[in-house]
Amino acid sequence: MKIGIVGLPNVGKSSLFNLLTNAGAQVANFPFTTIDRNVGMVSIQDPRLDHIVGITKSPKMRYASIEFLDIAGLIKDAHKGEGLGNQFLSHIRDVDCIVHLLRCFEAPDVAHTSSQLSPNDDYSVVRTELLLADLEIVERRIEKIKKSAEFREELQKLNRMKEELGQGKTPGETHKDIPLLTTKKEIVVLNMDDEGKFAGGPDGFKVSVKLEEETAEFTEEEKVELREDAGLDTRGLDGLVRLCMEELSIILFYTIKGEEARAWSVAGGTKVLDAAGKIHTDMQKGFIKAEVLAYDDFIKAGGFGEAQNLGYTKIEGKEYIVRDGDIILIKFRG
Ligand SMILES: Nc1nc2c(ncn2[C@@H]2O[C@H](COP(=O)(O)OP(=O)(O)O)[C@@H](O)[C@H]2O)c(=O)[nH]1
Ligand SMILES: [Mg+2]
Repeated sequence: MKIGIVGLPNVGKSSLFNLLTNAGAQVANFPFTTIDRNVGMVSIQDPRLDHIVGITKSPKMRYASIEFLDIAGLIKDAHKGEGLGNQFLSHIRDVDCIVHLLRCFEAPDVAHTSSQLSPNDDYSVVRTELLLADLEIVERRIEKIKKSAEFREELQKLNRMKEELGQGKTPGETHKDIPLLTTKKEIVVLNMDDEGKFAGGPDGFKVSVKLEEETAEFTEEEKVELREDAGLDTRGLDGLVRLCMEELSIILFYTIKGEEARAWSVAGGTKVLDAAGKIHTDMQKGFIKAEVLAYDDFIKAGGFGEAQNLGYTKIEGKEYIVRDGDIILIKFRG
């Protein structure tokens, strides 16, 4: 699962990416600092894993993570190749969810594409570029197949999509071979003023990249208070990561083995056989059964062995659908 941060130049995309990943991508007051994309893993803060380790005392622990992409700034006419446009658009095609970052902070020293702060207009500029890029790709496919009778059905569908895009609408249908940009999942994120000076703008998740940068060393309580004062979501970046997970229906399961307790992220609806494959291909190939324990029962029993003794664990076959919070022990032929 990949999440792409998208938006106009100088809205704080690379700064947000760095905060999330600690990757140190280049940040600067220029339109095209991010020539290519930056890719990084964001670790998912997880109180449940903290509690598990509190009980198991595992010397090693590892949070689950999701991949984020910092995609270079889109500008008007990007779909025509303006400012490295097409390249950026192809990176967006690759992601499962778009985080659309909007600038809602005044900063005279940081250039902005328009002289006034106008997140609603900025939103439209970017959406329009995505729409036009989709229109172009749909038209290209239509040109290619319009003369062959065998593609009649597809052609009808593409024409319907073309018409909706032409009217500035997100198509109501998807096409398996043409991943449209406008039909992708999208989370609108407002990069707000750190002192709460800006009001208005579209609905979205409110964060202040600057505030998060400046308070990196503060306690969580202090951060929550400052976020509250500035009218932001009190959860900060963790809240954003959780929102992305919800949007993508990502759930977490856990393994406790020898030295290490670990969280894993999978899509909701994943079978335990595939979850095993995520841990190790051998576990999937040689899968025999899974011993599954719900997180709450683990806490209640005070450990995996204790839970086994109390009969809380269940033996499941390969078709079992993993639930959020499951602690799983895979038995396999090695
Ligand atoms: N005042 C203020 N400046 C910011 C904020 N976020 C980013 N900046 C500044 O805006 C400039 C562009 O940031 P960057 O993250 O490179 O933006 P990008 O072009 O969207 O990747 C840098 O000088 C940042 O320090 C913010 O929340 N408040
Ligand atoms: Mg950047």
